[in-house]
Amino acid sequence: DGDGQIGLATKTRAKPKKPSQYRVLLLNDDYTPMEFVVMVLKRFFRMDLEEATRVMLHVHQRGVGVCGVYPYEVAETKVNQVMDFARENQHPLQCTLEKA
Ligand code: TYC
Repeated sequence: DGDGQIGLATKTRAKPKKPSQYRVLLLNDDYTPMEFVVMVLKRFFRMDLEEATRVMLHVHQRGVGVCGVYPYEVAETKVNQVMDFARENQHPLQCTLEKA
């Protein structure tokens, strides 16, 4: 590419990277009502009643479960929405992120 070095252009060209994906996780606790968790999954993760109930029961029985997988900024927004909504309603429900 005119700099007298062979192959440099190929090395320095920006690689188109896929944006990293993050899992949004819901954690079990002993106090948040099951109905509230189902409402959260319907409202913020666009699940129908059947799927929301299945995911809620999975978290209740196994301690943790995946609500969805999103690009970082979307995942972070969902975590904040869930945590704000839980806090407003005085439930200890916890939601977090992990790299997929
Ligand atoms: N364990 C809670 C109960 O028995 C229900 C629950 C499910 C709470 C999922 C949090 O992420 C959760 N009321």
